[in-house]
Parts: sequence; C-alpha cells; structure tokens
Amino acid sequence: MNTGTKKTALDDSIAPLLGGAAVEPHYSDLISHVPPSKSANSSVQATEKSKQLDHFRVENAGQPLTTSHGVKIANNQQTLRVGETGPALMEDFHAIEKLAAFDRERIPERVVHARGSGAHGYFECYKSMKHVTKLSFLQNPGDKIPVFVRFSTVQGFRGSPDTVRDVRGFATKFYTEEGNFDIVGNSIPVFFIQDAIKFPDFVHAVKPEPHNEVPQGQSAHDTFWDFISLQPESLHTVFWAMSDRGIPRSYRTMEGFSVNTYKLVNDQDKAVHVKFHWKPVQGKASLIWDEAQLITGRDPDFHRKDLWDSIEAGLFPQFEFGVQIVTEEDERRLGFDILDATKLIPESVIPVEIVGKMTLNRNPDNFFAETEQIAFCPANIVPGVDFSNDPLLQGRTFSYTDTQRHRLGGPNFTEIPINRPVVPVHHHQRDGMHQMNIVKGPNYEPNSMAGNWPRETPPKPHGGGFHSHAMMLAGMKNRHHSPSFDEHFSQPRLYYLSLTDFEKENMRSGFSFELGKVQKTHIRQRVVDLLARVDTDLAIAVAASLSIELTDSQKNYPVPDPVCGLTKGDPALSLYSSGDVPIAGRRVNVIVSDGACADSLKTVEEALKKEHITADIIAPRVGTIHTSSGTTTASDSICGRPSVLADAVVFIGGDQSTKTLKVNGDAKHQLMEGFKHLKPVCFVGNAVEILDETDLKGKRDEGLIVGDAATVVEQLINVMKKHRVWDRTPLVKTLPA
Ligand code: HDD
Repeated sequence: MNTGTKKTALDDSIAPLLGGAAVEPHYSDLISHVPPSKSANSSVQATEKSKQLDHFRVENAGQPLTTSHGVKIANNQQTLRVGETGPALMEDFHAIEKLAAFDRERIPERVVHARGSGAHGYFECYKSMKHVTKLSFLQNPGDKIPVFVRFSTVQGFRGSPDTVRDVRGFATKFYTEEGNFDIVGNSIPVFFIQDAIKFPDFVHAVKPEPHNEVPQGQSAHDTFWDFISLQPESLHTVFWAMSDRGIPRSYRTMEGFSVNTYKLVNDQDKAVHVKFHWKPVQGKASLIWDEAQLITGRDPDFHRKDLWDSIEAGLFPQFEFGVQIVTEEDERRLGFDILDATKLIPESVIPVEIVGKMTLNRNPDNFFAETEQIAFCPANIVPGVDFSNDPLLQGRTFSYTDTQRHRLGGPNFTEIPINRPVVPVHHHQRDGMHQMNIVKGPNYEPNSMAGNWPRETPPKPHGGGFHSHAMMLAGMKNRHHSPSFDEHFSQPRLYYLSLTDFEKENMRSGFSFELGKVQKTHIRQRVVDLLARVDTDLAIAVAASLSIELTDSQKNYPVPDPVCGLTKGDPALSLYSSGDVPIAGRRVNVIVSDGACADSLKTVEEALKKEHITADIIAPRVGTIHTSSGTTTASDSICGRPSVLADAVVFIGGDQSTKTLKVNGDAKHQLMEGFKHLKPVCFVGNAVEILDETDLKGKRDEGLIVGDAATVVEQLINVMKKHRVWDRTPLVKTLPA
C-alpha cells in the first residue's frame, strides 16, 4: 500500500492509462481537458445574484481530496480492512462518511413539475410603469435585475422525457432590490381547476395510476379523463393541452403566463388587476405529435439540451414581459370573472403591454444546487404587487412553501444560495434544521436588549415595508363559489375557433389519441358529450375515431355565447396565424458521406450560420469525412441523429457520396421521416437521386427542395420561417414513415 507523500493510491491505478509515466501532479492532468462552460465565462456580465453565488461556488481543480471535515485523504480506492482479504473496519471514517453521504443524495422530487431545467439571466425594463406599480424593477427604462427561470413538465417524474404532451411550467424568480418576487406561471394561460382545494384530486387523477404507477409523463389514461369528464371547468385547459401547445418545440418557443390574476399597486396605493405574460423572442413553435413521441426515446433530454446548448452557443433565449392591465370598467365589460383561473382575457380585447425583456445567458454550474433546490412560490411578492381574490391563487400561497419545507428539509431553505435574496435578511426566526447563519443578539420583538432591531419599515413610495393593499370586504362565511364561475364552454370554443385549420386538426387528433387510450367506454362518452357542448364538428370528428355516434340532442346543444363578441376567435391564441416565425436557434441535419461536394457544403453551412441556424454535419460514421476537396467532421451518425432532432434535413450531393447514401437505410429513413413530420427536406446537386430511391420519387413540394446549394438553402430558409410544410398534411397521412 502506498503511504508515501508523493504518490497516492490513485496514481498507481491511473499510471497505466497515462502510459505508465510517473504521475505527479495527477488530478489536474485528468480534468484539464474539460472545456470551460461558455455561458459561465466572464463575457456575460455578472449580475448581483451571480456575484452572490460566487461566495458559494467551489472549485475543485488543483485541490487535495478531503473528508467533509477537511482531512486530506491518502487512499480513496480501497476500504480499510484487515489484511488483503479480511473484513472492513468500522474506524474507516472516510468510507463510512462517503457511503452515508451517497445514501442520502436524493431528496423528495417535486410532487408536480418534478422534471425541469433552469437558467440564470437578467431582466431589463423597457418603460416605466410607475403610474400603476411600485415594483422596483419597472420604474426606470434600462434598469436590469437578475433572474433565475425554471421550465418544467407537470405530470412526469424527475427522469421522465421532455417531449411528452403536457402543460409546461414557466417559473421566474426576480431577485429585486426589495426582495424576491416569483411569477410561478405555465405555458398555457388557464388552469384545470378554479379552487385550490381540488388540486390534490386533480394531481392524483393525472399522475400515474395508483395500482401500477403507469403511465409515465402522460395524461392518456382513465383516471385523468375520468376526472376531466366529471369536472367541466377543466375543459378549457384540456383544449390547450390537446392542441399543439401541449408539445412545444422548445422551452425557448413557449409563451409564459401567470394564469392567475394579480394586482399592481402604485405609490398612491391605487390597485389594478393584472395578468403577466412572457412572449418568446424566438417565436412560438410546436412539435408534431408522432415526432414528440419518437423524441422521448431518441433524446429524452431534448428540451433540456436545447436550452443548455443555445445558451452555450451564445444564442441567449429571450422573452418579452407583458402586462394585461384590467381596470374596473374593463372588468364589467368582459362578461366573465377574471378571478376564475379557467378563463383568459383575449388579447384583442385587452392587449398585452410589453414592458421589458428577460435574457437567459448563463447555465447553472450545478443542477442540484441550483435547478433542483430553487424554491418558487406565488406568495413571494414585493411592494408594488398584491394578490387578487382568485381562489386558486389564495390556496397556492400556502402550498408552495409548505411543500418546500418538506422537500428541502425544514424552514431554512431560504438560506440555500439559489434561494437567497440579493438584499439582507433580518428577522427573529431562529434555529431549525440546517441553519447556516450565526445570528447575534436577541431573537424577539419588542426588545430593549438591542434597541428593538431589526425594526419594521413603514410603507413608502420606494424602499418601504410591504403592506397589503386595503380592501373593503363583507360576506357570509361559507363554501360557495361565485355564480360567475359557472360557465365552462365559451372559452374553449373561443380557443378552438382561433386556431388555423391544421392546428384544429392536430387538436382533434390529440383528443382522439388520448381518448383512444382510455379503457372505460363511459369515460370516453362523457368527454365526447362535453366536446359537443363546445363545438359539434369537433365532437363528431373525435367521436368517429372512437366509434361513438352523437345523439340528436348532442348534435343540437346550444352554441356557447361568443367571448367578448369574438365570433371568429382571437389570432393571438393561435401559434401560427400571425405568419412567419423567427428561425434563429433552429437546427438542420446536413447529411454527407465521403466524396460530398465541398463547395456545396460550404455554401449551405455559411448561409445557415448567417441565420444563426446550427448545421449538424452527420454521415454514415462519426469523425473525419473526406469531401471532394478536403475534410469535414461528422458530429454524429445518420442513425444517431435522426430527423426528429432537427428542424430540417439537407442532403449534400457528390458522386461517391450520393452513391453511398442511396443504399443507406438510415439516410432514406431520415428522408422519409423528415418528410412525414412536415419538415423541409433538401437535395443539393445529384443528391436528388437519393429521393428517387424512395416512395417519394419525382415528388416536389414547397419543402421538398432540389437544386444547387445556393438555391436550395435560400428556399430552405423561407420554408423554415413557416415552421412546417403544413399543406403536406393530407399526403403524409398515407405514408408509413
Ligand atoms: Fe403549482 C409547483 C405552476 C396551481 C401546488 N406549480 C409548480 C411549478 C409551477 C407551477 C411552474 C414548478 C415550480 C418550479 O419550477 O419549482 N401551479 C402552477 C400554476 C398554477 C398552479 C401556473 C395555476 C395557476 N399549484 C397550483 C395549485 C397548487 C399548486 C392550485 C396547490 C394548491 N405547485 C404546487 C406545489 C408545487 C408546484 C405542490 C410542487 C413543487 C413546488 O410547488 O415547489 O406546491
């Protein structure tokens, strides 16, 4: 055994790997090849929060291995035992500590929203909102504050795939100069229930079924649809989840909504109701359902990696921040209750006023320490904001900190670095599990021992203490809900009418798929009955896929009243009705083989780069590929990076290359699959011969593009702006893959 001062046990074991040379020093050699994270580099301006986190960041490079008590360790490879074959010894404090720490590594996952990804960034104010709110970060244009955002799915466990059909969480922590303010929102503007008391029932129904714990990451099962069919208030949110909104292309291409109505309060103590919105600068976009399901196997971390990679590439995701301010007069003319979280406020009636922008520019250093331990709560508000009487919001204000005390092990989770505000914290709360601070002085108030510090601060226009907005209330104590919460069909109808034809069709397919997985026929029938109350054509289409026939009475249900007189819908509710979408940050699979035309490849790569689109070079094998006049590097194989992971596919021609790819099954599969998922599929030069080897021989459409490199790439960029080749839908239904 090595007990000397120069070589260690690890030195002995890695020496052969390093060519048997004397190993000294050793750890830094092993890790020096790890490239530094670009997003963590100083090119990104450090925010106050980032500077605060510096105090807690631990760099291990060049440091000796120690126990948690700081004792340097000479051997981390073998347990202390008697002789070479004898039993282990209890006095091996290092082995015992190491195993005990490992045994406790997992903490309870979030009861919902367990699967998620986060990023640091900053928020910048565009314009002063002083007239409506004291919120410190909305006073002066140009002011910036740090934020941390966590995106998530709702239903699945921590290890579930990213691209399941689900609502997405969109939670933002603003580290303001007056404390932490959280907007714990979703990617869908409405919620399944109106009153927080129903949340456990809803979650039990949607989570994997209790007897066998399936299905994972899916709502396509009996208990979910049983609940929905008996709870018509959930229908509106279900409409959104069954539409393309339930399968976003990326976290970067989702809208975010506070869902609940809040209040903004100004320095005159005047309050207005408000809903908060996030608008993705990258544009809105979704996946195709078949594609989403395939990605769950091909790359279960698809959204997580997309967020991470775009930040590392310097293509920082941005979201504009908007407010929908509702005056008392507006409230009266809307015709529905803005305190009902199953209702949205149409943007064509009350426009979203854009007041700032959030930029996500830094990946976390440690997933557990930051993304897993961050604790959001709708009750985390600061001066300038207050709660509305929305009964869902009222219940939420309790549930989050309660679950966090359990999940994060006690009341002191606010001292975990990611949760600390960037302003000082002083109070009389003490002790408990994992207290990190050494607080001096008396722990009660009033006190004369320390001049009664820390003291209250009266409310002020700026920098004052938080005080709740005063409101006159009177009423009987009871468990009734307001009759204004009773209507459930007008808003789902508004949403359905707002969609483009292909979005409507996707929603019908979404319903058909999910209800097709439901075993109990009476549950399917009840859902179809609810659909008939919203739109007869939709109900007939879904019913047909389930061999259900609508009764005459179901066909003649009264048409719900239009919301705010919007008989044709509201364009803002559709993903695609407003025309071209931004394409910066998209990815294209560029397929080559040995002999591929170097000039064509260069033209395509350069044109895509100009649009900030990533070209992933893929080939029958990874590594060096010999082109017509040099080499290129395939970052993945055609099989390893299928079309479902890209937004478009380009085949580069070249005599030998085309000859190889024509007989390559993975290449032809990529072509057909990309086509099936309505993606542009392009052929440069003689690569068109690959197309002619498939069932699509001779076929051309807007997105099946053939020609020289410059022509192809120009057309490709134009088609990508439409996101998909939607007109292809009827044809692809007849194709196998
Ligand atoms: Fe919730 C987590 C969003 C209703 C109780 N919720 C959670 C997260 C998001 C939302 C984004 C994950 C935050 C993170 O990334 O850590 N929840 C919503 C929205 C709702 C909503 C937009 C409707 C407007 N939630 C809601 C109700 C209750 C909860 C009515 C209970 C009364 N939500 C929770 C929770 C979670 C949570 C159980 C799980 C983990 C956590 O809080 O920290 O307390």
